[in-house]
Amino acid sequence: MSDKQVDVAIVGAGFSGLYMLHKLRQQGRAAIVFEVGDDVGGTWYWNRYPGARCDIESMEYSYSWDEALEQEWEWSERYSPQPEILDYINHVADRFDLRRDIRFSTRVESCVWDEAANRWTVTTDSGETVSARFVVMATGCLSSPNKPEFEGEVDFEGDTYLTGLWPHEGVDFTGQRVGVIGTGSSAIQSIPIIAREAASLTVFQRTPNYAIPAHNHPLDPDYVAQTKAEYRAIRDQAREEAAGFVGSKTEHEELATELPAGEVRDELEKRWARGGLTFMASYPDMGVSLKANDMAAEFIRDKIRDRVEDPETAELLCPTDYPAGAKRMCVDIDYYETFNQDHVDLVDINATPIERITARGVQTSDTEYAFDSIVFATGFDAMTGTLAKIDIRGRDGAQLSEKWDAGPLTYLGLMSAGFPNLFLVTGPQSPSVISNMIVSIEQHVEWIADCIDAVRDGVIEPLDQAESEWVDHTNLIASMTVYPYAKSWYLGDNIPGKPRIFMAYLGGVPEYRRMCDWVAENGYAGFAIDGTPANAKIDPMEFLEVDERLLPLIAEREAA
Ligand code: NA7
Repeated sequence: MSDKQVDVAIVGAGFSGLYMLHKLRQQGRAAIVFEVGDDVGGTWYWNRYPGARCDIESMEYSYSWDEALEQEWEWSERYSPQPEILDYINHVADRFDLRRDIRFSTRVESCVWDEAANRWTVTTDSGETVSARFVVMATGCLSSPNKPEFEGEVDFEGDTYLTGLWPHEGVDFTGQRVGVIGTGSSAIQSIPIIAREAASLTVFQRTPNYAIPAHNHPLDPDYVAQTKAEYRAIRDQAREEAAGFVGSKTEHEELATELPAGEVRDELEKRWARGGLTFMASYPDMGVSLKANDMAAEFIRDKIRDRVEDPETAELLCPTDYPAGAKRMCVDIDYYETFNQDHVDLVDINATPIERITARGVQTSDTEYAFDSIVFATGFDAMTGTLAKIDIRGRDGAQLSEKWDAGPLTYLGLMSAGFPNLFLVTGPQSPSVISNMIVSIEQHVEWIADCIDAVRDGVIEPLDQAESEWVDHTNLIASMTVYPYAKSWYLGDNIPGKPRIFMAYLGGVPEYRRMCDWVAENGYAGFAIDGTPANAKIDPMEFLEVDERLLPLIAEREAA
């Protein structure tokens, strides 16, 4: 017999879990949240490395579901720093009295479907069990840090840090010799700050990234007042743009490949001056044609060459073998300029691979670098890593991680067949990491809450066929883009042995929302409720406007 009975068990107390709890409470449901950390915040609780901040603008990287909250909260900068986002999340938890239903410092070890009772048994690391009609995995997309093993690590006499699990008390690198392994977003954000304190900083780079300047600044009170006055319209607009933030919809009708190169460059220059992630939303062929994409890529490379004084270092920092935006685009504050400082060095570990960690530091194939501290900025086992750590067993004892052995299988990124009444917030094969996470989280939480309301004491699960068609559709859309041309965590490439499959949905935030709404409005098309399959069936292509001009460009790319 379980210790406690609830309607819904929620795993995770980040942006997703908190809103899910609030929403369910509004419906009068009994819900409990389990959270490994000893406080709220999810990704913003763990990622406290120097320079951590969001790269969606603050005014849009916030909840939209409470007007008073929206009006009263003051963001200080264009891109909020991590401490401010964490303050915001704490404020939300207090304001809506959420903590009383959250079990902190509690890891969910297993979720087992009880076929006879039509309920989940959730077991935690304290041995407590909870029986829940529904489970919501609000476990985040980037919540399992990746710490690659290096030979000899135990020998290192200095300190080591992982960006995704940063010490709460902070780290003072003053006067230290510091090595940073990795050059993704976390490294790009932290390197300029660490360089300010360190006596020397050595960056070990496997793959250079494309980074667009943030042009971060304190928020102008007039801009804030104007935004707040128009908040409803701005939120609506964000939901109607490709990646769920204003400026992510392709601005121009013309194809870059059909315009004079000078005109495209002028447009990119304007976008560079604006800064941030809207850079790539210029022309419709940027994400599809390698030729168009290379105009943007070459533009960024030229900017890197301008910003970095030493030509050899500049060339090393220039990505050359994958399209711009195909790995997660980074947004930087003084990243490239940091390499102009005498005490900052870049090591290309393709030319001189890391052989081992030694007592003194890092040994590459030609040099031993001595450090007081080594920072691993080595990313995450994205999208599936955290789910795989929980023993999730659905019908007939089937394990979710085994079912996903060759890659995640979901219907709409919301549920997986054979795992009834178990929802994923921003799960694989939904827009998730390709979008403003808050917009996608809100959409999923609201959809799930409505679904639970519709199902009540019943059981909902996706049909196998609907799921396999959705996975095929997701793969088809990804294959039309340049994303598969890079080795990225979107495809699981950063984790040895992980199957290569594109793990987000690229059909667009508004289109995807319309699909989910249509599914719900049509008797939960593609699902069975209490064993009865819905009559309707979705054709996702009917929701997408395919630009016919792009098809020959895709064919040309594939042929080359
Ligand atoms: P990322 O973007 O996955 O970056 C991790 C970095 O670590 C990247 O440069 C990797 O090189 C490098 N890496 C990973 N494993 C190794 C090994 N074994 N040896 C050397 N270098 C390695 O993670 P971040 O935390 O920076 O950013 C994650 C997301 O958070 C970001 O996209 C935003 O959405 C927020 P690689 O590129 O794989 O060659």
